[in-house]
Parts: sequence; C-alpha cells; structure tokens
Amino acid sequence: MADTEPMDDIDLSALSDEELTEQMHDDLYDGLKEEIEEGTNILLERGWSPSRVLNEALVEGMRIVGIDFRDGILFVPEVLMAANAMKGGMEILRPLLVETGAETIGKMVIGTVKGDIHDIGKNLVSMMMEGAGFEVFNIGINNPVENYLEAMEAHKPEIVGMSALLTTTMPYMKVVIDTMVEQGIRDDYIVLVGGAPLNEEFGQAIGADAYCRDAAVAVETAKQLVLESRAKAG
Ligand code: B1M
Repeated sequence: MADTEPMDDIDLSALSDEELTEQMHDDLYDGLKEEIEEGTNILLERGWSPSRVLNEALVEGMRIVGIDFRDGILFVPEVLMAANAMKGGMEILRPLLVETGAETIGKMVIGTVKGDIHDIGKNLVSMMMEGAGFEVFNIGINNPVENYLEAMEAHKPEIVGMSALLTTTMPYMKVVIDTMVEQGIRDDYIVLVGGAPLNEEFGQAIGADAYCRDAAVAVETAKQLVLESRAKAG
C-alpha cells in the first residue's frame, strides 16, 4: 500500500471522486495529515455530504489501517500518525456535523474507560450527538470510575456514554455500572456503551441500557431512550 518510491506530488483536485477516495485511504495509511485535510476539502467542495466524506474516505481508510495493524504490518507510531491525519479531516468536518439549529434535547457525558487511550470513535460519537442537539461533555480517555461520577455530579446528564476499543478494557465498563448501582444512582441515568470489540450481548451482560454499534446508532438510541424516560417521568 504505502509506496516506498519517491514520487511527484499528486494533484488531488485532478483525481476523480473514486481515485481521490482511494488516494485518501493511502494518505491516511501514510499518516499524511495535510493531504487528508486537502482531500476532505475537495470532496466537500464537490458536494459530498460531511457524513459521506467521513465514512467513505476517513473511516474506511482507518479500517484498512486497522487490518495491517492487526497483522503486524503497521506499528504504533505509524498508526498514531494515521490517527493524527484522521483527526485533521475530522476537525474540518466537525463544524459541519455539529451544525444544527435544534434546541438542546439532552445532556451526555462521554469518555473512554480506564486503561484505554483510543479516542477517535468516542470523539465521532460526541460530534454526532452535538449535531443531533445534545450538549456533550467529553471527558477524554483513560477514565477511572471517579471521573465518570464527578462528571455526572457536575453536569447532571441524562446519558452516560462509555467507549472501549480493547478486549482488556471493555470489562471496566461493568466496574462503572456496578459502582453506580452500589451508590444507588444507576437508574438516574441512561447508560450507553460502544466500541469495536463490544456487542449487544456484552452490553446486556454488564447492565447497560444499550450497546451502540456506531455513532449514528448512538444518536438514534439516545434520542429514543431520552424520550421514553421523559414519557415515563410524566
Ligand atoms: Co489500537 N487497537 N491499540 N491504537 N487501534 C485496535 C482497537 C485493534 C483492534 C487493532 C488490531 O489489532 N486490529 C487492537 C485491539 C485488539 C483487541 O483488544 N480486540 C488494538 C491494540 C491491540 C492496541 C494496543 C494494545 C497496541 C500496542 O500497544 N501493542 C494499544 C493500546 C493502547 C491503549 O489504549 N492502552 C493501541 C494503540 C493505538 C494507537 C494509540 C496507536 C491508536 C489510537 C489513537 C487514538 O485513538 N487517538 C490506535 C488505533 C488508531 C487503532 C485502530 C487502528 C483504529 C481505531 C479507530 O480509531 N477506528 C484499531 C483497529 C480498528 O478498530 N479497526 C485499533 C475508527 C473509529 C471511527 O472507529 O473506534 O470503532 P471506532 O468507533 C466507532 C464504533 O466503535 C462506535 O462508534 C464509532 C463511530 O462509528 N463507538 C461508540 C466507539 N465508541 C463508542 C462509544 C459509544 C457509542 C458508540 O458510547 C455511547
């Protein structure tokens, strides 16, 4: 994938949509932030929706990175560069994805759990939730249970979201939920969980209200559960 031969600068704007998205997958793989930002802008100028650019150019590129990371072809420093390039594209899309005239429809605290420093997916969920009209308090990565409790106390959200990308860190979500149960506050919140290694069964087993496969599902689930809980509360 990554070309080792020196090559002339490619004029991204001269490429067709299909060639450009493929080139962006390569550029993400090679951690080329400026090129990713340029490609993102070009696709937007061509009339692509922000979510199409996100999914077809950026998320798909990161999926390819993930495969070669898993197979030992790419290592942490290279994947960090890819993540950095992806964030460059996401920053351009952020204002477009969160652009909404909608009134605030609820509050959410979201963070990646203790031991886990993956934040791209969580940030994406955070952006899409903002775009849907939620006020989001993003507490970052590597959060012990105390951080979630403090944020709940400080922001009084309806929803608590947790992200985990590692099979070794996903059990920590249960620590947070169990602590909420011990403190008698579990039923005061809607708990949503997500991250690549999770599934529906896991979400149920740890006592979450729902597992969200991706950011769009997180938004839909959040809206629905907030409405249901308001209806219940009369
Ligand atoms: Co990591 N890493 N990584 N990594 N990394 C994975 C997760 C891995 C699957 C790669 C692989 O082997 N194929 C693997 C995990 C294996 C496992 O446990 N099953 C892995 C590993 C092993 C590791 C290290 C242990 C590697 C090492 O050090 N030897 C290490 C751990 C560090 C730690 O956390 N303690 C590590 C480190 C890193 C980097 C720092 C280099 C970098 C992170 C940079 C960053 O985030 N700032 C990194 C990256 C980038 C990845 C991959 C390649 C990409 C993750 C990503 O950003 N995806 C990843 C491979 C993969 O997932 N394909 C991998 C794009 C993102 C949009 O998708 O995060 O799934 P995702 O989020 C989605 C949904 O999951 C969902 O919505 C999002 C948007 O649709 N979602 C939620 C996520 N969170 C949600 C929360 C919600 C709702 C939905 O709340 C309501």
